[in-house]
Amino acid sequence: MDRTAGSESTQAVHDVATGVGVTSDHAGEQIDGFHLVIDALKLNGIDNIYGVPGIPITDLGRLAQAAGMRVISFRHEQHAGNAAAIAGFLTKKPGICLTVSAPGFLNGLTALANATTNCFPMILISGSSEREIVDLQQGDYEEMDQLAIAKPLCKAAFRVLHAADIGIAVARAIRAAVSGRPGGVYLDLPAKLFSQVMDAEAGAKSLVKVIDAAPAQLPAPSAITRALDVLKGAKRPLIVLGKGAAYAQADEEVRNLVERSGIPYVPMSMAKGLLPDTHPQSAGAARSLVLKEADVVLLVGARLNWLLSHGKGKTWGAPGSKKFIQIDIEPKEMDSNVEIVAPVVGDIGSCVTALLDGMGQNWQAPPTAWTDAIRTKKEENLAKMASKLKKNSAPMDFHGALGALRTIIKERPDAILVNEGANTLDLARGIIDMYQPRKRLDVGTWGIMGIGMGFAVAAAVETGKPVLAVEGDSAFGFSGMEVETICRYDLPVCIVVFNNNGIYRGTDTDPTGRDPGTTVFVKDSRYDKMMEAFGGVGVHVTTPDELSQAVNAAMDSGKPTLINAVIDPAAGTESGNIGSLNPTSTVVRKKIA
Ligand code: ADP
Ligand code: TZD
Ligand code: MG
Repeated sequence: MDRTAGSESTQAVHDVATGVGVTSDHAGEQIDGFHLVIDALKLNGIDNIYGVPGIPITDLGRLAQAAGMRVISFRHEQHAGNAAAIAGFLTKKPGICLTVSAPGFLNGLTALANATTNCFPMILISGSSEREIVDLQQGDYEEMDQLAIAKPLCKAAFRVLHAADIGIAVARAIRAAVSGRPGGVYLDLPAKLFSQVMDAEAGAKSLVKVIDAAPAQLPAPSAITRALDVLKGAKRPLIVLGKGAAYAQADEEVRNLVERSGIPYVPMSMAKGLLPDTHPQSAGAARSLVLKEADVVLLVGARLNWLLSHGKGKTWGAPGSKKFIQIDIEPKEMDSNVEIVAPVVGDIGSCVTALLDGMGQNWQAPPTAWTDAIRTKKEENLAKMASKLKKNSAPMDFHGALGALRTIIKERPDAILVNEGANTLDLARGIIDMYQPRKRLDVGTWGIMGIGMGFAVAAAVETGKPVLAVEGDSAFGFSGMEVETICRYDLPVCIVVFNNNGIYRGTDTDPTGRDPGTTVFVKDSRYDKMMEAFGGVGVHVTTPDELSQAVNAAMDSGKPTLINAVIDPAAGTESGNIGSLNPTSTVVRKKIA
């Protein structure tokens, strides 16, 4: 293991840094905790930090910037955390979120938990207060036992007490985040650690460059044979691609599997674009039909959670009508909801390659009765949608507005689409075709609001590509203050706020007549003015044509832009597409006098 690589650049870093920790009254050079953390991250190819400064990590951010890292300071830790999480998804390297103690840590924790839930690799690094005082509960500045609180919400949690352990701790954190099923890791760095000094040479030697952080996990040959036997017997086979397949970056292999097998596929939302949504084998526009009718379903990096109706119930047709094959790196995922007749445990690249090898030259494409039925249904559904998308009315409905954005992504397939909201999310997912892998970033497994601006910032920083964030007005509000961050770093982000005056609809009223209804906002708000406040471009639009024009201008200029798109407040439905999960009261009570 090369434990000294990078020590030359380490030296240079110390020379340009502010001098903290480099004490001249010692014969040998010294290094402190601040610099060891930075060197450990850099040694492992981590270039970006997303965070909010303050005690005790202010200097860490400063020194990291001086050392050439990109340090993106946010207005709230949750958004920095979301940025780190999606950086992890996009790059397969753990995204780093840096926060202060207790409240900053807690603000970042939602993002850490969300990253773990979504299998995105990230490391939340939080400063913490004095252990001696915290453990005796004597009321230190921002006192909290952060390690204990983080533990149940992430894959692994570590605390470092000695500067000499920083290297090994960072290595463990990286490995824990990206190996096996990826997820969130917490690294607790008490304030005292940062100013601890040690001999610089010993410090450099204590750093660990992680070798093969996410080792390939090969499937057992018998698992491949079993899976292929089940697949060969299928009359109505289906492939479901999940965001694990997008994360795996085995794009060629996945495409080959789909095309060589001839099996129709449906992408989960963040797997859209792994193959272009316009691909002839895409059954996305006939999703209900294929889930119900398929007899064998091959899951590739997709869990049978609520998003797939747990693999049972009326979505999936008659009980017992399905056989599931599942490719996943996490063995415990198998049989989580229904029986998996052919579990294939391993990394997607290795598993798909093994399946392709096993398929041989004489693979039979699925029966045409199946593929024809799907094509017919697709054409029918797409034709129904096409007419709705052309509506050029004011105020716009969702379809009219999304029709315009659909064309924009078609013409600019390398743009990254960030999407959150209810109607704004569900309809955009169905309407906007994606053409390239990892270009659609959304609310994921939890359906969480608030990922918007954090994801947009990281998408721009990590890829340098233009970002189009399509946001419900409620969804946008969760992270809206980060428009300042977007302006400050001058990022090529175009935000479109679908402004329907509220959550789902803008038409609710308070039955007592006292207050606004619980789901509505200030009518006719001008979110575009928020962007102008920070020097960005704000545009107010009421028709799909105006919307197209404004988005194209934003994308051409690369300037931070917010477009306030007026949507008919009555156009949406409660909870978007998942109204069935929303309990509503049927009990009528007497009015309070
Ligand atoms: P979706 O929401 O798109 O259906 P999920 O988040 O439910 O996707 O599922 C993603 C799955 O992918 C997880 O079960 C995770 O363990 C798995 N996964 C992530 N990375 C890999 C990989 N490199 N190889 C195999 N499986 C992976
Ligand atoms: N809080 C968090 C963190 N996540 C959530 N998902 C919710 C609350 C509940 N919620 C939804 O599930 S969607 C949504 C909320 C508040 C906002 C929907 O309104 P919108 O979208 O304006 O973003 P549409 O287009 O008006 O439906
Ligand atoms: Mg709304």
